[in-house]
Amino acid sequence: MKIGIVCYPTFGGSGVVATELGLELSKRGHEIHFITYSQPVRLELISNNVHFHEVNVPEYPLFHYQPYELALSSKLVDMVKLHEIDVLHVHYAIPHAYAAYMAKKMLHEEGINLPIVTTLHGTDITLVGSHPFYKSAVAFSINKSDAVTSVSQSLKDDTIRLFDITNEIQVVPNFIDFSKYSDEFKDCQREMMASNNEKIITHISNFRPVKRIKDVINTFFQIQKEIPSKLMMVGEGPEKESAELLCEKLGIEDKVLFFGKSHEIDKILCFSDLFLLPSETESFGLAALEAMASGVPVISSNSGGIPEVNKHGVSGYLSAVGDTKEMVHHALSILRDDSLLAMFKENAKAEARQFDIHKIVPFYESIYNKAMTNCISI
Ligand code: GMT
Repeated sequence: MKIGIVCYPTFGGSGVVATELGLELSKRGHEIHFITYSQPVRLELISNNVHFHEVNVPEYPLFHYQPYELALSSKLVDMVKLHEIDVLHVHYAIPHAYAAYMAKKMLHEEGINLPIVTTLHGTDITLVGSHPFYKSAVAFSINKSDAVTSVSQSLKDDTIRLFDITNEIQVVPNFIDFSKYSDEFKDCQREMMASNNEKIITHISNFRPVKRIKDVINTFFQIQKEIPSKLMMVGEGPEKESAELLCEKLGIEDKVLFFGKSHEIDKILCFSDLFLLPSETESFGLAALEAMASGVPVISSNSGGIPEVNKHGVSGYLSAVGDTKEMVHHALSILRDDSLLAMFKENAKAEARQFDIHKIVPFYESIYNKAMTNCISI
């Protein structure tokens, strides 16, 4: 198949999932065309089977807001015609599903049928998409897609609750490529990060308010009072500066390392003992799954789709959003007992196995085939 993929090219989970999906599909013999405003961060390999087409929005002084959807839909039409793309998979509803519908409509005028598969990722539904300013357009684009998938049952339920949905939504969970989390990194450079008696705790996110960064710092603050430990903070975003200030205020700045955006999260996770994800809302929690695949137990909130990934008492523990007292209690119970920690590490890895990329990608292939056969009229 020739598959067009539209996504955000940044470090966010939806872009990572879209990129890894495209790369795996290319290994399975499909021709992949990424169409976005810059090369996706995890897309290192451009080959015969993997292409990248950049969407440019020319600056014009009249425009207060640059019309990205317009440029994207035009580019989609051009690329579909030029490369004879069979199916378009758009990740994140806003504005991708909307631009895809416009492209489909333009192509229809020329006698070309373009099936559209839309994957809902989370904030496109729970935080942004349901805003009254966007709601009608998001519901319309979901209902007009030939197939719609969501990354968790929780997100599917939220979508049905928040929008007037007439289309079927299929749950296809996010996945992990285990070849990137092999044991070869075990104990890599751990000694550079912490001494032997210290435990390493990690948080990875885009540092947006929804991630509750203060809960991460406060939880760590209590943990390090009881157990010698270090905190690795990976990522960039609006809450990073206030997090650094809070560490200074609490007097733990020498125990907390801020890495910024990193291409080497597998290496950071390989020496981590515990992962913290206290998010306000999280449709899936790809960062938690990546931690688990590296054998790192997860202390998280129980919001959204996280319980579908992190299993309470098995791969880590879940607590109510904001209950940092309980998170500290759970973290200490695991970190104080080395044999328990080893068991949780093994469990985390085993739980992650159900999200193996090789199990999940065939679902998308069959969705593409079905969408191509049943391509809805517009
Ligand atoms: O977490 C973010 O803020 C980034 C966001 C995105 O769209 O890139 O992540 C969402 O999609 C990920 C991939 O499907 C999910 O793992 C995240 O849980 C989801 N984030 C939220 O729901 C807050």
